[in-house]
Amino acid sequence: MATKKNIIITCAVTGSIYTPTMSEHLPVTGPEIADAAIGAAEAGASIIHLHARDPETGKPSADIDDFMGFIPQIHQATDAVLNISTGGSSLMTLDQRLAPARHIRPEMCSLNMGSMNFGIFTLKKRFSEWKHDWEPALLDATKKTTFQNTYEDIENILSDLGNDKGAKFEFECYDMGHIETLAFYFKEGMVKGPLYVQFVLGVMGGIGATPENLMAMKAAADRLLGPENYQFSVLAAGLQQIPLATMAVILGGNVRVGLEDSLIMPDKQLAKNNAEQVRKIRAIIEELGYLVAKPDEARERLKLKGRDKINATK
Ligand code: KMH
Ligand code: ZN
Repeated sequence: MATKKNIIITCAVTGSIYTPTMSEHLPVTGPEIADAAIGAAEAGASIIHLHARDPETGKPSADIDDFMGFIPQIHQATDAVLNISTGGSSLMTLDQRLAPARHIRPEMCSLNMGSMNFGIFTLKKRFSEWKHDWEPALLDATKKTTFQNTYEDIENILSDLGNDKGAKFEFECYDMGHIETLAFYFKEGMVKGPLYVQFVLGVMGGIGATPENLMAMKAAADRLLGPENYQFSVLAAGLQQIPLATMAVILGGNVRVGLEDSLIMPDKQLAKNNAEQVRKIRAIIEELGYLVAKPDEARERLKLKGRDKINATK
C-alpha cells in the first residue's frame, strides 16, 4: 500500500493444531473461548479468528452448537470482526469444515489456497502422557492425510461464502504457489479486492519461518497481485510468531497472533492467555511508532459487510 495504515491485529484464539496436554491455557469450552476472544479484543485485536472445540475433550469441532457456545457472547461484548475458519482440522470433511461459516455468515472467513501436507506429528515427541487419547491420534493422522483444498473446493467457498453470503476472506498462503493460485482467481475476476493475504510461515509442509522467506512471499505477492491490490498479514508458527510479526509491521503489513499459532511467548514460557500475545505485539507496534487499527478501520479497509449482517444466534 502506498501510505502506511494502522496495524490490524488478528488473534486466532484456539485453532486445531495444539492440544490440551500442551498447554493448560488453551481455551476449550465455550466460555473459555469467549473469554479468550473478549480479552484479545480488549487488548487491541480487531479481528478474532475462530475455531471450536468439543467442550468435554478439547478435540477440534465443527459442531454449530459448539460455535454457538461463544459466538453470541463475543458478538455482544465486543465490536471485533469475527472471522470463522473454513480450515477446521485435518480429520474433518470439507462439508463439516464449512458448516459453521455457512450458518454464521460472518464478515470474514479463512480460505486456504491449496492442498498440502500439514504435519503436526513432530509435536508428539515432546510429551509422554496425554490428557485424551484423541491427541496423539490426531497428531499421527497428519502423517498420512493431506489438508485438502482443491481448485473446486476453493471455487465452492468463493461462491457460497463469498458471493452468496457476503464474506471477505483471509487468504491463507503457506507457500509461493498459493499466491500464484490467488493471483489466478484475482485475474479471472472470481476474487475481488481488496485482498487480505495471510502469509503463513512455519507449518511443516509449507514455507519455513525465516525472514528471507517472508521477503520472498511479499515480493511474489507484489509481483503477482500488485501492491495496490492487497494488504498482507503475517502468521508465523511457534517461536517465530512475534519476530516475524514485527518484521511484518516494518514491511508495511499486519499481524496475527494467538494460541492457534503459538503457545509460547518470546521467552519460551507458555502464554497465559491470548491477550498476553496481543499485548506483546501491540507494545512492539507502538514502540515502533505505529498505532493499532480499531475494528471499524479494519472493516473499512477490507470492505466488510458489517457486524449487523452476521447470524450470531442459533
Ligand atoms: N492454523 C493456521 C496455520 C484455517 O483456520 O483455515 C492456518 C489457519 C487455517 O488458520
Ligand atoms: Zn485457523
